[in-house]
Amino acid sequence: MKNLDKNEYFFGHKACAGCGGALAVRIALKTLGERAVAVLPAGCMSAVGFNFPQLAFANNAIISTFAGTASMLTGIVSGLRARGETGFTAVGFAGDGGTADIGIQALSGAIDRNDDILYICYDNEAYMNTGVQKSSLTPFGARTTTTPAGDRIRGNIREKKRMFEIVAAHGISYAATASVGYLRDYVEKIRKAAAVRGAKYIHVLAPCPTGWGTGADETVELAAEAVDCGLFPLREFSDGKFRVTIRRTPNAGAIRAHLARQGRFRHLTEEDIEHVISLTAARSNHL
Ligand SMILES: Cc1ncc(C[n+]2csc(CCOP(=O)(O)OP(=O)(O)O)c2C)c(N)n1
Ligand code: SF4
Ligand SMILES: [Mg+2]
Repeated sequence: MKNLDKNEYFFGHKACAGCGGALAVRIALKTLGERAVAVLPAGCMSAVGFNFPQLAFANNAIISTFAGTASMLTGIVSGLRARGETGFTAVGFAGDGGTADIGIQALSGAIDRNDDILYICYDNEAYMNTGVQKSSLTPFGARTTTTPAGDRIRGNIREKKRMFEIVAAHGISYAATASVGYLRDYVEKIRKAAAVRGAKYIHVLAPCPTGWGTGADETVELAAEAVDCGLFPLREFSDGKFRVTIRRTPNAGAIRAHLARQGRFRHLTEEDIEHVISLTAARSNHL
């Protein structure tokens, strides 16, 4: 991609081939540059990035408590400012579990204080590092080890939590959804966020071949397809207003095809698929 730093800041890590989370972290750090200070809670990105003595980050990076990503970002900003440092970005990379379940209180507090932090949630839609358990961002129907597919209950019976709307409801300075299938849009949103003083949140869809039951070479295509079929709208919230950055009308055939290529949805019945399609249409009416 043009105008992106040629240097690498996240490399030599131990992520599975085709990991969407690793791509999300790599591109974000190339966008923010060497003055980014990264905070990562428990999750795949810290597990694959900090294997002493092989630190996979070229910039400063630290592991936080699971629940405390946002609090540690706040502390880093205060500490560096007290030392007279300027021109850095404190950026968090937390998974869906570490964000929408375990870290939501600290995140909410940091947004409420409008601390000058950038929080990036890489959403692979389950607790992947511990073997694929359901989080509140796991979509309806997905099979995980805690939402197995059987005759009576077929995968996750809950809907994906509306994390972007929850963050926006705080009146945050800047928030966006993004996808590793639309990297230019993702980079633009990171640049925009980095230029805003105050709390910023980016929610990036990052497929996990291991947990989704997909091929390592399908990640980027799947992430783009999720946007294109209407399942994962790309949006922004700034100055108190919502905006759609890449508009796609939900398409039943495309949703069907998107679900069919993922192992985690293979058990779904016609009725389940119809339900996913109607949920997607209902959500798109809120845009
Ligand atoms: C306080 C605490 N509880 C549980 C764990 C175990 N744990 C480590 S990584 C992980 C999964 C994290 O899931 P998510 O935040 O979605 O990130 P992903 O692994 O999917 O990248 C869990 C449950 C832990 N390390 N610390
Ligand atoms: S399990 Fe999934 S999220 Fe974790 S490193 Fe592998 S591909 Fe990435
Ligand atoms: Mg996850």
